[in-house]
Amino acid sequence: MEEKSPKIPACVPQFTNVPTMVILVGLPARGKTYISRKLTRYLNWIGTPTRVFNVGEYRREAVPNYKNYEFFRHDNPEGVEIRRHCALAALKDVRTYLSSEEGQVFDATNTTRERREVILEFAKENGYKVLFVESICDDPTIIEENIKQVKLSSPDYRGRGQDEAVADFLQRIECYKATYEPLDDELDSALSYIKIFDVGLRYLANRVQGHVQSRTVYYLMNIHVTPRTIYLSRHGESRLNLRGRIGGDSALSPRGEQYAQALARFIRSQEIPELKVWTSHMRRSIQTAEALGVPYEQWKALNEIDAVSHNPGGVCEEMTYEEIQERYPKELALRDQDKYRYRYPRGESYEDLVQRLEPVIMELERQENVLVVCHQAVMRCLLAYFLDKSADELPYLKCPLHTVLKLTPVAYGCEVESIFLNIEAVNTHRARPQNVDINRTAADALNTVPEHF
Ligand code: BKS
Ligand code: F6P
Repeated sequence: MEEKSPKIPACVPQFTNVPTMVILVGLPARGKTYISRKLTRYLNWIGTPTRVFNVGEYRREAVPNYKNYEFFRHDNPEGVEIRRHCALAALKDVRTYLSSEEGQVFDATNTTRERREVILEFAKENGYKVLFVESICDDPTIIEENIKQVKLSSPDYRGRGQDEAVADFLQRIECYKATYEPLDDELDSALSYIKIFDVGLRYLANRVQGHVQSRTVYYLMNIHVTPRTIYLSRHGESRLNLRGRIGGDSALSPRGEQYAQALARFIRSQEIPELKVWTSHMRRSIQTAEALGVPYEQWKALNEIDAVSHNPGGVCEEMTYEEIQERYPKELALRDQDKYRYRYPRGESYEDLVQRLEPVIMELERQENVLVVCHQAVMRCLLAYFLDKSADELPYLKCPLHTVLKLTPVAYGCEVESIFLNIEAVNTHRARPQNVDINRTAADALNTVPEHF
């Protein structure tokens, strides 16, 4: 009988949902960190736990006092050894992460076939899938822009002049070029990979396997780096907002109409070329956009969270939080306990909302300047994507009425400016309650005393 290696359980390759390691490949300043962080933010937002392991950070910890590019020369044995060691340390941490979190992971330059072999061997031993993402770009203008935007602020170049730092970084790229072996049509034909040419002008996808990998490839085919601005706003104050009632499909209050006018003035003052305006299918959102006097598109996917409930005796839509507390205290307590996952009976949860909004996010990635006129829960979901907020924080993000959030992509993230347009409105934010005790509340509802009292 044949001995099976104890390290490789025979069953592992049969599973479909094994974690994928996404491995970036490419010379320095090709947007690998950008792609890693952005993709991670997207996968986390859609509910696939993901973490970035950046080998550069391990190296900076190992070599805190970087002198110059000589460290990266391929014929500097000490440097080569330190970098190999850092890559292995990162892989060990990947294993620890993947053994507790059932997720996907990323990495760094991986420009040699030898380094990729080490990763493939590691993945095989642990039963992970691997997707290589290679970024190929030789446009000197783009590379220089990358260096200026994200490399000069690195701790490696603390206290050095810009020209000196740029020159050193260009030398660093040359060091990698000496040993760079791009993914090869023939030699690597058995691997899963996507090659991205010229910042997404052209793609080559090879043996893409499974759901997470195809979502990843689809996402990478939709992003761009053209500077642009996204404006997020809720509709103007509605008649139901004024009465503290959630949901429904009411028109704007008089102050809500004033906000629509103020928003129109604000947007005109921004002088944004080719601004697209998106609304939901709800009256309050459409009425707000109408005041702009420009064409707009309606998305059903942008409709507010559906709080409908067919509990005997009523619906949560058009109720106040106090009425819900009185009629369905258990429902409210359940929601307070896990607001992200709580689903209104026959209605929706924030988690559902994120799934519904995924096509909106994908289209936002494809577009340039856009104003989205939406709703409190919807705006929280969109904002969480752009600001990389966790599922726990998401349902409590502050998105007040009559306030525009202006989002501008910078380096690896998004800058956010909050602009209150000076029209008063009711506060619709319900703070995270302290000490949520589901048993206590349920007992209160039944008018009984909990056993331990
Ligand atoms: C700051 N960046 O291909 Cl699908 C400035 N730089 C530029 N070459 C970048 C990142 C941070 C982003 C990309 C890229 C780049 C040089 C590049 C990029 C690559 C692939 C895709 C989208 C963007
Ligand atoms: O109160 C306005 C509103 O948009 C409601 O229509 C919606 O149910 C609610 O906000 C969502 O906010 P929360 O999830 O905090 O209840």
